Amino acid sequence: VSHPPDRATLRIDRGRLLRRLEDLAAIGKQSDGSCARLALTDADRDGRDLVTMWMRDLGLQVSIDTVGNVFGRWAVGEGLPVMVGSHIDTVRTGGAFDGNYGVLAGLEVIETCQQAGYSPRRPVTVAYFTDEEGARFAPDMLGSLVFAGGMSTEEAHDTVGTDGLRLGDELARIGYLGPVPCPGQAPYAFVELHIEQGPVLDVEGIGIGAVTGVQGISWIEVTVVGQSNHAGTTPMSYRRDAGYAAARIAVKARRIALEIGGAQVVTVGKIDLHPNIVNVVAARAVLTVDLRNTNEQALQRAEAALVATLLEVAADEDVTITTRQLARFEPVVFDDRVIDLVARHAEAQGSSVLRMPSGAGHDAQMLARMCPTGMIFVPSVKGISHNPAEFTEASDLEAGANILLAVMLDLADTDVLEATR
Ligand code: HGY
Ligand code: MN
Ligand code: MN
Repeated sequence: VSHPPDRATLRIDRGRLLRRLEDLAAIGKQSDGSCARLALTDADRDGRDLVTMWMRDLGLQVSIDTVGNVFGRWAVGEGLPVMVGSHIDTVRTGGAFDGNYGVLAGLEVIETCQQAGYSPRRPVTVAYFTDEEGARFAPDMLGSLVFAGGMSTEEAHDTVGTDGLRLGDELARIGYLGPVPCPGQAPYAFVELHIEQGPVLDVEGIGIGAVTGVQGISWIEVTVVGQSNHAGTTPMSYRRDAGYAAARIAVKARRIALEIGGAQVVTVGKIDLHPNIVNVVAARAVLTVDLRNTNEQALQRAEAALVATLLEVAADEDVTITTRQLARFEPVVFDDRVIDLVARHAEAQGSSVLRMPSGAGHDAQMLARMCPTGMIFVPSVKGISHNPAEFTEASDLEAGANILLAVMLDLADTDVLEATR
């Protein structure tokens, strides 16, 4: 009789993890080196097909829900599953690791257990959630939001993307409109392994982030309507220039971030002008403002300052300004017991650890509404992300996956959550 190994001795296979990361990163590769698998595009479908095949290769029971979230369940043990996972959709200028790393490390920890003949007491599910990025269909974390009951399937299906297509139609078109209803069944616990995407761990020379929570997020689409006019004949005092109004809003947005200070960040990432022609005063500008803060009250102050700016610019430039809220999530704190597990295993495996909030949104932000949830960060070199230069050292990728393994098995095999549930 083979005695199952002591779970403390289990370690992932670094080469296998790196190969899967490479194979997935090759899907949606662009000429500029970016990885572009925007949610529900053909490239996303191809990435989904590959990861779902790997789930089946591991003998996992694959299920797909009504917004295309995909779950691979290793049906061992009994009771509610410990869930690991993240997302595999990307922004247009995606790197190889954002989201992908947490999903593929989830496959890796399951395969490691299977290869070692180790069978956890609880089932283990690895998930990838639809449209985490929100780059095509807002809000971000849309799939996990619906899974957690924060948005209905119908509302999600009726969401129209930046290209004018309807989410439900695109989901059916790529073959991932599944039967499993949302909200989904809450797992026993959820752990998401992810690159930090910021510079903190890299600059401080720390190996692992024990993530304490996720900051609040507010995405606002601003539409400015002025009047197109001739760039040569129109005196400056006659102009109702939507392009100039958009530029003033962007400049003031930066000043709001600096005035609020602290953790406040504000980004104008998208400005579309119409007609966008060299000799025409812009008739219309559509821009997005992404405001985030770990503190909800400060975030509300930043939003109020933006509204005041819009009123001021509308009056000064004699343009009309309307807004649409694309996303709004309050700050989330993770479960102390899971945060402690991450810190403890990181130290036990010889990594330096920093408890830190996440600047980026993550699916864990939504799962935290349903079950004890935590995240593990590994360093991003120079803090670069949403950029093909996104990079994490192989040794850090390996360390993070080994900590995910240890945390997952503690959650599956001990009563660490029962003790103080
Ligand atoms: O926007 C974000 O924070 C994430 O990348 N969706
Ligand atoms: Mn991500
Ligand atoms: Mn991202």
